[in-house]
Amino acid sequence: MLNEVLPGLGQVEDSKGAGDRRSSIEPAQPLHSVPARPVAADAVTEMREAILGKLAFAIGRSPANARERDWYAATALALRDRIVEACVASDAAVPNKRVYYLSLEFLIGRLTSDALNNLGLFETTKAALAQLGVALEDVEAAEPDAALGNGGLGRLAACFMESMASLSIPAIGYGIRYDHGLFRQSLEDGWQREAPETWLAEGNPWEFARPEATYTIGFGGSVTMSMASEGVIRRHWAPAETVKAVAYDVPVVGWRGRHVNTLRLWKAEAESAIDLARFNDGDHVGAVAARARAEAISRVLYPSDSSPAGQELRLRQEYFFTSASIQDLVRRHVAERGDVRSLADHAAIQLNDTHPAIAVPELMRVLLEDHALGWEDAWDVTTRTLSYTNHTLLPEALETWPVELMERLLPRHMQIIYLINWMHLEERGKSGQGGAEHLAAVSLIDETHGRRVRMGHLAFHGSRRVNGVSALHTDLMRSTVFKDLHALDPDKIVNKTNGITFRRWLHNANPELTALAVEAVGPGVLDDPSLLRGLDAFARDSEFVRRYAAVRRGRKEALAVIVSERTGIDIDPSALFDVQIKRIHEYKRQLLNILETVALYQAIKAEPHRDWTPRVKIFAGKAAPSYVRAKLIIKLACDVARAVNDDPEVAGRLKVAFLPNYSVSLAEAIIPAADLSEQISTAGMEASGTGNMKLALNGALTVGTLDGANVEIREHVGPENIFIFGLTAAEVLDRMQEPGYAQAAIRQSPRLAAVLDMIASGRLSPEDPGRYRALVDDLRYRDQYLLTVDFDDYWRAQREIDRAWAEPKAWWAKAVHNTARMAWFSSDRSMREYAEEIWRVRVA
Ligand code: 26V
Repeated sequence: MLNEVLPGLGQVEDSKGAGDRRSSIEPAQPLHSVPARPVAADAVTEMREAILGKLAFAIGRSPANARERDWYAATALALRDRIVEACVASDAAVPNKRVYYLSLEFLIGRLTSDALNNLGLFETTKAALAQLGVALEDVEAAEPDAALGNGGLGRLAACFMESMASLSIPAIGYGIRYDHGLFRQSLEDGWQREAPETWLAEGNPWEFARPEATYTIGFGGSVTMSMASEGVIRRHWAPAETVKAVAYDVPVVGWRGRHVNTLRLWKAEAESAIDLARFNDGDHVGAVAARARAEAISRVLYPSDSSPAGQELRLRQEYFFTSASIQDLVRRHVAERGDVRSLADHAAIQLNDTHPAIAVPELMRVLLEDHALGWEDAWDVTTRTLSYTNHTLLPEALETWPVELMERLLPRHMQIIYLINWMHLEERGKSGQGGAEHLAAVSLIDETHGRRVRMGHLAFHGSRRVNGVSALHTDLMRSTVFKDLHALDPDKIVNKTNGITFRRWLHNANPELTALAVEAVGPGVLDDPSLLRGLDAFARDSEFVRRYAAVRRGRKEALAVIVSERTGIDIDPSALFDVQIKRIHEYKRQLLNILETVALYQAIKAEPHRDWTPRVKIFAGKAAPSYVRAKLIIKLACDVARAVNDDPEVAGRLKVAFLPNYSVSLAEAIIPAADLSEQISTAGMEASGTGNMKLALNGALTVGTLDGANVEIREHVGPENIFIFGLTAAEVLDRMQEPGYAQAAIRQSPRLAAVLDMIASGRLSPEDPGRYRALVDDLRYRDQYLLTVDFDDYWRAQREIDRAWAEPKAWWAKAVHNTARMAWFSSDRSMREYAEEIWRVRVA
């Protein structure tokens, strides 16, 4: 009965069913068994034959010598055919309005499980492969992650694409088809090492090459003028260099296969494979150099999300994908509607951060040059079509480009930016706001550090709506970085709190918990997450809670196997799993967590016979390769892990593990196994966070600051079901003005002083005693991220958590309340809000 209502989830309650999907570990106490629904035999046969056909005719292998990778490709190709059938239906009519989501990053992860579940073909495919002697979970595991993103911003784009397809919002995502996604991380003696990632090495069965959709992208050169008609001067750009952008389409299938959208990724190709003239002159290397330069544009994802590398290649990437996307969407619009002037009525372009902000002058250029619009009309179309999402206010992450570089690489765009800015500043003058200080603040050009184009200001000024990604972040946009621009147009900034797709982060990642929810509140919960709220009534139902805890236990055992395989560290599934998984960045304060770990270690050593709550601290995350301090923090986590894990005196109480090579797929294994979610950024610095949502939805309790979406999570789950500590964003701003705040905090906290002494002393790094001296000195004398100030309150919150863990009934009630009350954080809700208030597209 249960299985009838769970398309794609199948034998979720059978301990050999869904638990089997990610690992062969059975839950400690098998949940009661439900007979599997027999899948329709002819559907299985059809799928089996489709897979065999692909294996033979597309891959060229026989079942006898097929590798897992081959089965994966054959299965993906068979599924792709099904999606194409749905695609044809989605494409049948021209939609009234399309959304174009421009993002330099899409952190997708694996696509097969998404497609299987959204098409309702999980059981059918599993049975088809079983008949061939192949396990579906091995096939799924053979798929490389599409890691075309760094972290939160890229993953958000992937969640939004899935939600738009599920809501049948006609949308095209535009990005770059990087040959190499985010680097692979390994730990060599605790130090991060990077290796290239090669997801395309054996091809990508999910993509369709579209060589017919190719555009020419220019760079450099000069701008010429001509007289278009009496008194009308037209400028025309003559680039010195051109590169081809070739489209590759990845289908994005929505829930129940009702709608399919496209993710269009651009690959850079040279205009010609070889420069024949040079080749014939005997310059064989020079003859292929232009090709190498052109193709470098889509070669690799920039692995930093903390500070702009300021590299020309990055600007070339940004313009390359933005120009190709704008040309493509304008061409489509004109083909469908005949007149470019109606673009804003039928297209909404969303800029994911400032990376595609060059869209402002690019759309202007296309309208002025290719469609001969006048300036006023072009500006009107542009500013009614574009909107911009800001994802960070950290000054070091705000993009600016030197005017000199822009003039050299994009001379026509720089002219257009100058003209936009001139008109913008004139307007201020006319309305009596022409003070020098005000003009300097709102200008698109920053003159304080050499002359640089402020991409955030450009995107803001060229957009109809500008949004932040949580309520707090949006307020801070209004009061800090965009204060002056906001005053000019108070309705422009709106809030759109982030969300996550429950299909991936609950249904697919945690089918066991999903099955339990379906059983408790009905199958409608798969379509309408607000029904999760019904779980509140089960928070003190001892049978339900027993099963909820058993689901968690099963996933903790599975994670323990992964931790052991990948780190050699054995962890006890009955301990509290305390998880911090995210990019390594000082503002995210992994170091605060490490300081608390050392303090706990010292406390256990001082009183070994006390009744300590057994804890496992699990870290995972990548540091930008050039971010030296972040890499040192990883090393410290590993040094602390070594000291703690080797110490027999704390055995059974505390373990520390740093899991290498964090990825979307690894997140899917960790999140359902987490008891405690660490969201401890300095208040005001994390724009939203989305891992916080994934963990809370899966029933981990949060220990966090009042930062980003944590504020809204507290409102939804209730203050009694979350552990909040630390300064507020306003208090952080105040405290930063007080000189010597770190020294004062350390003076007041003997516990913190002892921790810092231990780390500085070299006891954790005997082979290099000075390793952490500078790190500790920084905390003592600068502490930009206020770790010292928040330390004692964090310690207090953690001890409160210890006590809460010791009361299982109350703990699990809190966990259930978290799952029950997180529905609002579905990215379906986010996308509905964007659709209604920003894009003005109808949602079916
Ligand atoms: C910034 C930069 C700076 C220049 C160098 C290259 C680069 C690449 C990416 C980024 C984006 C950083 C901003 C970012 O990822 N923000 C995160 O966005 C999430 C989704 O809105 C949000 O949940 C996180 O709080 C926020 O840090």
